[in-house]
Amino acid sequence: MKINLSTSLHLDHGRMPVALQPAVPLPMQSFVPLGLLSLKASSDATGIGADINVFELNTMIEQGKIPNDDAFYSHIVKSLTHNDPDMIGFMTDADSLHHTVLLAQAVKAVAPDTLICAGGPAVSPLRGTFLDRFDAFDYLIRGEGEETFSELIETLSSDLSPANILGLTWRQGDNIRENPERRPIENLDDLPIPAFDAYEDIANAPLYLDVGRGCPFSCDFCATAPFWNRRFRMKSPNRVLREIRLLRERFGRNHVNFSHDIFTCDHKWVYAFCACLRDESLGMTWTCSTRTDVINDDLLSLMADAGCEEIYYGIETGSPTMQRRMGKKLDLKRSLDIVRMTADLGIRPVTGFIIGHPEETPESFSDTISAYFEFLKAGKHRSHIFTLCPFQEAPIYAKYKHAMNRRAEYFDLPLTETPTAAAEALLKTHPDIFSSAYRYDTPHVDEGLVDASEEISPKLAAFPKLWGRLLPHYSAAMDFYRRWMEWIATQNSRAHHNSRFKHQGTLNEMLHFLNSEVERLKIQDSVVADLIRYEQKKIEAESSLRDPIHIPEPSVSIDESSTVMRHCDYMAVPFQRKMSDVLSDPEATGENETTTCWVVFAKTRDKSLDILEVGEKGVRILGLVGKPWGVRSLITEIRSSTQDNEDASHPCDLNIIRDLISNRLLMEISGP
Ligand code: B12
Ligand code: SF4
Repeated sequence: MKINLSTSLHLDHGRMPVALQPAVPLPMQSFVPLGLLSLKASSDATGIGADINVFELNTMIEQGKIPNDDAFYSHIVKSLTHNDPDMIGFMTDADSLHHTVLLAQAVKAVAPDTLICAGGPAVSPLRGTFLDRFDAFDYLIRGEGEETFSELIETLSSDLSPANILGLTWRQGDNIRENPERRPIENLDDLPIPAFDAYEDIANAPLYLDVGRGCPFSCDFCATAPFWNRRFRMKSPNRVLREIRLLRERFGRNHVNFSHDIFTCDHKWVYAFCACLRDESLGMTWTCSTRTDVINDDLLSLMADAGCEEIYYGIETGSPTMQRRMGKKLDLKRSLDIVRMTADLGIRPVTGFIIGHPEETPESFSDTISAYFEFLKAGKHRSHIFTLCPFQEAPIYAKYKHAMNRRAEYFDLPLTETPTAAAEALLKTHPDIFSSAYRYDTPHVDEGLVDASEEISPKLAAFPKLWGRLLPHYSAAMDFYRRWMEWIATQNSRAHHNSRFKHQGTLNEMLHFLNSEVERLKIQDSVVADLIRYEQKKIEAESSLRDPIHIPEPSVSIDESSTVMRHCDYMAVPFQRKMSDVLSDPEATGENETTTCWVVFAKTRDKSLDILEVGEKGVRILGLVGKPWGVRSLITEIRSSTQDNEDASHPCDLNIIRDLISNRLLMEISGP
């Protein structure tokens, strides 16, 4: 039996412009499809001999194999059916389920005999309703997939009836059959190691490792805990180590994200695992997710020693009342301490907040906005705001499913007109299936405020140094947030009044808004104004500077007989304060500084931007050396143009040139 397994489509929201036109190339988020690789390994281990191939659609799109035109779905279908498979299995995620349905329908249109199976978090709770609504699908696997999928293949290979396969929903003639539940796998070590080599880009894509599954808590908005039946399980430390060794030795990976919603639930396990990791000295760095109330300082230092680089903490709300209502029940003060401690140990804390709970009040909303900035400051790294997405499996869904009355301002794939129309029609016709495209009503909070939270994090997280200095000018962080919401809504109603995206703006629009706020607050001479200008220039430099054609090795052996030349594009911007101080110390005002400080933006080695501070002479040198200059005459020229009476061979001037060379802004084109 030939089976092709396909990932869901994942948009890279960080790279998505607010353009409403089709984007070429599509900004996709590739990833190592762990679930599918585990399904393949399990099925291979049964010895049935099915030929299973894994397709990571996002990578294929990124590599330009799938053009973004009106035949978008057909292009994908062509790839998925090129080897005449007997079955295609689709992994599903809530925000791309409509695309998966369109793909399945397109497969059936060209290859009606191909069986289609779906699994994963988006379809699992929909059960028979999904098969009933979309007859392109023949099988739906609920929850954990390995055993059910292997049994389905065994059954299909032997022409038996699937009636006895636990966890399967299937089509029998005109009827839809719902087989009894399957119990979660008791010991995850029994699972074979995922078939990593079935995904050819394994060496490059973001990599998650299945260290365990299931969370015993019951937050009312959460779909992942019920998906795994709230059964907390870990693979043994030795088993995880085996997988890490394999990834390191065979695929050269030295960084991995541990996929578990609550990595530190079992402290004994974490102690044992970190001890093993340290003893093995594998040099592997890793990230994980957990709750702030199941971790402590001891565990954190142990994890830091064992290579932990980043921890995601779901904080969800800054309101103690909402903490209870959402069932998260975190102590916010302790959470802030944990985040601080994490950062102090050199682990990057990432915190997440949720906005748009139907029971949200103006006070809880305001508390969450304040907490967002407070945690961002304490963690010194990244913080996200998510708009509450109605997932069918989450406990809250049953209570509020009748109160999902507006479309989310969430970005979908920027496809061309025909596929967009087909996808939109599906979302409109089946709001109960594609619930995550909608948002819950918030009777006590202006919906515009909720909608403005959609996709806002990249715009706030882009300026981490700014908020601690700007927000004290407002009565509360909420005041700032409301002003932004009103400003961007007015802009959008003028510029694109027909758009569904009434509260979405670009990074540049956020900067425009910030400048208008600086004027309104009359703080044009403040450090805030300079920080905004600095960020604006950075964005400008990012998009306008060309990459270097030639990347030289910096040479520091130059003397006055050498010849040098600038080798890259640059942009020099004057500031009246020392920006490096302002950026490194949140309290610094840089106001004692009297001389002009020049910030130079340049692309010196690859696509990333280099930023460095230089003095007046450094900027003059950069301006001159667009063509080759002898160092001696360069020093003389600089000395005369800056009225500098020092000896022309003064080492300071030579050192400035050497500094520019070691920072790769200049290169030596002939030796002494
Ligand atoms: C790692 C991860 C990611 C990674 C990798 C994606 C991936 N799915 O592997 C990245 C960062 C890319 C990602 C992105 C997103 N994710 Co995510 N992610 C996870 C996470 C933490 C682990 C997934 C995992 O590897 N699990 C381990 C493997 C073994 O399990 P699995 O993939 O679920 O596969 C098993 C079963 O689902 C089933 N199965 C899966 N596919 C198939 C296919 C077939 C044919 C069959 C038979 C069975 C089957 O069998 C597998 C083996 O048991 C889960 C939460 C969780 N703990 O599961 C959330 C989760 C899957 N993500 C979720 C969401 C919402 C997203 C985003 C949409 C978030 C967002 N709004 O940006 C994005 C989508 C990308 C985008 N920007 O468009 C939700 C999905 C909810 C839902 N109802 O759909 C989850 C459940 C978390 C949550 N919020 O509740 N995610
Ligand atoms: S949000 Fe986190 S802690 Fe709460 S139930 Fe879900 S996985 Fe568990």
